[in-house]
Amino acid sequence: MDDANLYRLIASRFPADPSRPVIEDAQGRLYGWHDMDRMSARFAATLASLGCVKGDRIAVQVDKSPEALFLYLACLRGGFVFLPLNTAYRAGEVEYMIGDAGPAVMVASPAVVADAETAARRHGCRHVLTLTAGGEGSFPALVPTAPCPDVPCAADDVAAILYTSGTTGRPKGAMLSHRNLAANGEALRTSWAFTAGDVLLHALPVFHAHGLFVACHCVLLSGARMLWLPAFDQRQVMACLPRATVFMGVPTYYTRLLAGADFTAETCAGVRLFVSGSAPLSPETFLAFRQRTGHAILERYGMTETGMNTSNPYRGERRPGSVGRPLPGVSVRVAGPEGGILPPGAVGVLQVRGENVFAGYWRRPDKTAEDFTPDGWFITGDLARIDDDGVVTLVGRARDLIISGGYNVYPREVEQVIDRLEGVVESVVIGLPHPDFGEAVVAIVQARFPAPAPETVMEHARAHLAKYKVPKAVLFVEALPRNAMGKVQKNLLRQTHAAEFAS
Ligand code: MLC
Ligand code: AMP
Repeated sequence: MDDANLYRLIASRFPADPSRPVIEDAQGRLYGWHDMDRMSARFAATLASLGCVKGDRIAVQVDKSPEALFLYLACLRGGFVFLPLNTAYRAGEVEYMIGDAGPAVMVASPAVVADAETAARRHGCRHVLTLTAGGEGSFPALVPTAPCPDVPCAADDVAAILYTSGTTGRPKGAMLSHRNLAANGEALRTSWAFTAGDVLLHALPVFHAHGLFVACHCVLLSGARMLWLPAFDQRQVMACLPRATVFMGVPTYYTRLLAGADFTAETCAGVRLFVSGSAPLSPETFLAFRQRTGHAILERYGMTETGMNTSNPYRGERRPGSVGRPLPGVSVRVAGPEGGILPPGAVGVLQVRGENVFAGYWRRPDKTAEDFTPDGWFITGDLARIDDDGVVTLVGRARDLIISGGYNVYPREVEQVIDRLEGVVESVVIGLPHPDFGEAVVAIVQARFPAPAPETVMEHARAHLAKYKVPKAVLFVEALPRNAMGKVQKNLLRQTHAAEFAS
């Protein structure tokens, strides 16, 4: 078998001098490529010492640190399946994913380890260990008794499972293979012209596709370097930007940067590329950024299941409001309501095919089958048109999805939680335009007397859901507007309350 293990590809791109830094953290600590190799080998050996074998899932719910990245690489090396979880998830959300994925080991930050232990006990996960934001904890403290298992992998072997919510509100685990990750990483590295001279300012979280795969793979496959911030903090980003050549973020990062009067062309003097994705970048932000800095932000489009699908060009016109053409190796088409393929210019559901497209949902062949056409294209659920010149423009979503600050929120999941609260008859959750988060989660509630206070609804949601899913406003109505079929008219609610967060 040819070894298609992604770590092998990464190792083949190490710089000639492996003591060169690959990561510089916020404290100025430098980690060389040889440190990354040594630490990931140690973590892989530790997991093997705990009894993990190829294919075992390793759930990781930790704060961002260089060690969090080394743990991902350790999983690649051992053929283990990396399963990152957002640190914002609450006990019930984690429990569902642990029960579904059945990990052999869970590594958690001290802040969430109690919930992890409860979930692990219930679902037969044998080992729960800690990893702190400073790279310490019971996991790195273990001394391995086995050698590093550098396990050969087939291209189709699963490298990672990332949970992504469905319209029913139950998250599904998207299985990404070594081939998927390698193909997409290479497509991005070449399309965005990464070289060993690049310095990427990394401020994204590393439990989702954007920060973990898009950003890190460009660097790891080109011998470049990262300035590694624990999170997006405007002050820190401003301080580090002058030393960076590339920055990646969700649109909220760009609107926040623009809100600072001291963010100027000088701040970005050394930057060759700004990339935006995960949510729509408004043409206003694109234009304001260009005016302030002279840079046209490069917008790209992707999803957890597919990695990146399309990108505006590195060289050539970047069109505000469009997401560019398919990346090398990716094909796209648009289908009508009956499944027929539509001509250029017509709006329909975007479908994708290529080596980037995932292997299916973990233990959900039914859901996997639903999301693919009979001829093997993945149905994204995004509404788009493809113009004559092949440029893709997203015009909306067929799915009932809210994207808040780059995080996906499925209304059904929030509604189900709110509907359980005493006094609530029914709730409807919608996304409304928000100056900072792009869209904000809002609950429209029909209640019986005595109605709960808005703050009570938010508190209740906070107890059960990650904070970014908690409504930023709760509005009460006598009755929810319905159509002749009895279905709540969300469009009408979105129109009526469109100015809720107008500044
Ligand atoms: C935090 N909060 C959010 C939020 N993030 N609320 C709504 N939407 C969000 N995205 C909560 C906080 O917990 C806090 O709650 C309150 O809102 C205000 O917090 P803040 O201090 O303003 O938030 P901050 O910590 O600065 O985080 C905002 C952010 C962050 C935009 C920096 O959310 C972020 O880094 N987002 C990136 C998401 C991402 O990586 N997406 C990629 C997915 S992959 P309280 O109650 O304490 O006030 C993908 C595929 C692809 O989509 O194509 O890339
Ligand atoms: P996720 O499931 O978290 O991977 O989110 C994927 C979804 O984010 C896509 O289906 C799109 O709806 C949205 N998305 C990603 N990039 C963009 C973009 N550049 N513009 C608009 N929406 C985007």
